[in-house]
Amino acid sequence: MERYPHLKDTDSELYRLIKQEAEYEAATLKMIASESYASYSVLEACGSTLTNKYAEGYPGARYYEGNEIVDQIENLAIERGKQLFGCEHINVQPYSGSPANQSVYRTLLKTGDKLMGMPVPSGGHLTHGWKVNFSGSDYVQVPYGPSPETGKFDMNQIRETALKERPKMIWVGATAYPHKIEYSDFKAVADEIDAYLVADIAHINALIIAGVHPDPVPLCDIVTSTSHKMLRGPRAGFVMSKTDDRHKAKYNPESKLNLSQRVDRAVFPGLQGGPHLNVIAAMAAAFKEALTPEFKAYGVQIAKNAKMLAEALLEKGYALAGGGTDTHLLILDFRREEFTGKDAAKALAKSGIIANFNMVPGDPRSPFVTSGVRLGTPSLTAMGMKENDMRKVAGWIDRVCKNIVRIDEQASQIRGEIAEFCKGFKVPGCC
Ligand code: DSN
Repeated sequence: MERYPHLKDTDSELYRLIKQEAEYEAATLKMIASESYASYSVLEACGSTLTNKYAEGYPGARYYEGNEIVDQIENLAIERGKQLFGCEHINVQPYSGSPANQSVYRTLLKTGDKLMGMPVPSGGHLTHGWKVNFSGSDYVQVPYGPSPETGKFDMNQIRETALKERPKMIWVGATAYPHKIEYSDFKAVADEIDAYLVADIAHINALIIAGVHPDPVPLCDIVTSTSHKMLRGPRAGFVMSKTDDRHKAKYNPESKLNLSQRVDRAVFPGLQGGPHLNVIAAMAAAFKEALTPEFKAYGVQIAKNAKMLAEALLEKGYALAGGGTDTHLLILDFRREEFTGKDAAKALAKSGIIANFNMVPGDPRSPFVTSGVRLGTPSLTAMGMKENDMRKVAGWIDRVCKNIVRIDEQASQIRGEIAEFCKGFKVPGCC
């Protein structure tokens, strides 16, 4: 069946590029840790006529008439999101993860306030207070990160920093941390200094849903996430919050709004205009899928696959940041090699393994080349790959990394083998 018959007719140039990208993804190993595959249903909702709709406001309180039906759609997303994560309140309007995080700053902090977060080179996100982002220029980041020696969080060190700097908010979340995050440890630190505790679970939400990663929702004041990545929904964000502001007396004595009402105000009208109803509909579809036992099994398998991939690479003599993984990602540590993380990522991509170069804890190289490569298993798991397939993937990674200087002689052979191997799996939403 032709997926894009109208586009094919009206815009052959764009049609060709979209097809090419789908074919490229179907014939390579997509190992970007923040990617996976949305289903046909999610894509259909996202590409629906709801894209035409304006509905500024929230269900039951819009600034436009004619929103009775879309109110039901946004409420579906809200109810399913609450059921999925067991949260008190969820705002499904943020356009993506960064605007979701921006709304947290607008809810909890004033310009110039201190927050504790991980710098990007330590594995944090741009919006966790990194200097080139609004969150670093308008607010003051107190940095923390995994120990350069162990690659894991040192809670004594983190507590010491928190007691000394007394930030108003602590971000707990990462884009490149391969270990489980113990939110209860961070909660104890936040409680000691009366700080808000905020988790960003964009990278690990499916692991939490599957029960293979600790759940921050009961412990944190606010939890943000994207709905794409391993959750396999549309590119968007959402914010879950407690109703009660436990630091109201200290920080917001005058406010007539509770915490979740303040989050809603921060998203709209504070930061955004009309919500993207087509995207919210797709989020509702993704939440429904994520409530199924099949999705939980996918979350469990993501972690099993990452563990097996790590084991196979360790057996072959590779060093991994933090010594391994118990999440969806691992970071090859090439500090002792002459080639950089960037050299390795480029060689892997030439050979059909798509990943990204990444800093490792204690990295002596610049963030523009790094000593690491981040590898994730969500997309391969969504295609149906299991532990034995990870052993094969480790074999190809090994062949590439052993032949970096001669990769042009090897790449097309490896790429061909991978394309053949991928034919044995189904790429959700692609083919
Ligand atoms: N840029 C994403 C990642 O790749 O981790 C996070 O937003």
